[in-house]
Amino acid sequence: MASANVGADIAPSEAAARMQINSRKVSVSKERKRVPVMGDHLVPNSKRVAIVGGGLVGAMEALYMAKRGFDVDLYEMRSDIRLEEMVEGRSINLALSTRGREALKAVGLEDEVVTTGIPMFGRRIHSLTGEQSFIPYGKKEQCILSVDRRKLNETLLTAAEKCPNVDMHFDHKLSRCNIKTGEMTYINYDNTRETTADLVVGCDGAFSAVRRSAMRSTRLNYQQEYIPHGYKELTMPPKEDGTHAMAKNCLHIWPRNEFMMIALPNQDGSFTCTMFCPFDFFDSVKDETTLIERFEQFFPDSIPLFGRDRLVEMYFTNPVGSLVSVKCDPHNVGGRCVLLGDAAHAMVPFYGQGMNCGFEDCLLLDELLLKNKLDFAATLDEYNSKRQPDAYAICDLAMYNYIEMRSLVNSKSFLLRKKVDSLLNYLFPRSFIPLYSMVTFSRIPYGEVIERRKRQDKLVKIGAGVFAFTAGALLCYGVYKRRVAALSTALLCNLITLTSTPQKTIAGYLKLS
Ligand code: FAD
Ligand code: EGU
Repeated sequence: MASANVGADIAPSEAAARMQINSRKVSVSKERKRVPVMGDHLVPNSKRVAIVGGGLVGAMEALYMAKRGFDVDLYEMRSDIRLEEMVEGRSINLALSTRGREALKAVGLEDEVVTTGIPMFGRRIHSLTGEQSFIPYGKKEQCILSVDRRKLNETLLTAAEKCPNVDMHFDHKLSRCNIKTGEMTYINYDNTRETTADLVVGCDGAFSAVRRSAMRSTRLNYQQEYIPHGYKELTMPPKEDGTHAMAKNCLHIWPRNEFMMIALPNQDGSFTCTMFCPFDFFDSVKDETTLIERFEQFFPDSIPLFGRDRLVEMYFTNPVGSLVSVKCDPHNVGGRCVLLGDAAHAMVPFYGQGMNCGFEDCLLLDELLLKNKLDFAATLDEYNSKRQPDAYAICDLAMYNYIEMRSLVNSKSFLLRKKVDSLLNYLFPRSFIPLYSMVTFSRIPYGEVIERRKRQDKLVKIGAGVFAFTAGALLCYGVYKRRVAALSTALLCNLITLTSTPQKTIAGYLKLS
């Protein structure tokens, strides 16, 4: 089959007619009316955009491009998830926060998604002895949302499909792509299909085929790292009356250094728990007795909530996933190709930012398209120079949080740190914003977040220095005048607890300079 040689100069309807790829839906017969929403740039245009990957970011990007009036084709290697059966007790959720919500808002989907999500107003820390403590994320109404991954993906696909200028092609796996000309080859069952586009947007995840092609024909740098931890998802069923087995509106955490578990609530009363453990651990647990022994050792309070037998059954059925961090530079190839989401920056999940960052990519790209009057070359260059450093920054932040979580964090130190963070924020609300807060509840570029964090650390150090000096002076004076000795000793003790914690935090978070 010959490639469809459709350029920008050809009328859109003709472009559609000449499209060589027809998937389940007959794209030729569909009249492509242009109804750009999102205001500002209302000029209809016949440029063709191919989105590779119909995951969270690909579906979102299709919507953005459609709303700018482009002729959009979305290619996804899997079949349409909306037509697949729901498997009971296998809902996987994600934490949606400010960056992701802002991107959803711009395409008019924020309310729909927010109403189906469950707000989490803070973390609930489970200690080894089963005690729980709650640490809010911020002021009363500040929260992140637990959303169903599949439902979110379906919402985005359905919204994109409603646009008259979008065509979806499921069961299309990109096998080859000429980044310079926009020619692509897809495998559709036993057939090979060729097509072209003016712009190829790679949203095909951490093992991106678009990126692989781009690396071959341009000087694209690439870096990948697997961490020694894997993850396993376990579902905690609702109580008999259908309500949640633990506090509903919280992100539950069992921090145990090398072993960690996190749980997010689902609409149906269940929780999806994710264990993060070294692969060695997963490999070493081969039978029921060992499993229960390990759970009694690390997550004892969770056993009755899972139900012993259910736990065993799920543990030995569900797979262990691996965690990879990927950076690449640049994110674009001229004005023809750009990588978004995990394809550009896969990160370890220890900040809950992968999807949020991918959604923010779409939002930023759209802002720049508008600014550059829909000129691809100018837009992609500006996009890359702005976004690539921030993508590196969040990959680093996530990796440092991983290192910190596994090396020093048990439930006591986790609690203490969060308390010190909020105390400092209370004392200096303008100059000290906790790191998680800048990442999760703001749109401060990730690179700037790191810069601000360094400045804050300096302030803390200076503060601690002044405090130490004062306490020391008091101590000397106290030795001289016995009477104040007790007071100054107390002060020194305080100093030690106050400074030792943030100092460790600093070292752990950011040795980035
Ligand atoms: P993907 O979701 O990987 O989608 C890529 C799509 O491309 C897939 O549909 C795939 O089938 C398709 N594809 C691949 N290759 C081809 C090809 N050759 N041709 C055609 N199609 C192709 N993020 C958060 O924001 N919050 C969280 O709480 C959170 N928790 C997480 C927990 C875990 C355990 C993990 C592993 C990740 C978590 N993330 C979280 C990260 C989040 O899952 C990802 O960042 C997000 O899914 C990236 O979306 P994407 O669309 O870029 O990639
Ligand atoms: C990991 C897996 C708690 C969902 C980091 C916090 C995560 C999520 C935290 C997963 C933690 C860790 C933050 C949020 C969030 C916390 C955060 C991590 C959602 C520093 C579905 N992390 N995650 N930090 O503060 O900023 O609550 O799988 F355990 S949401 Cl590791 Cl805010």
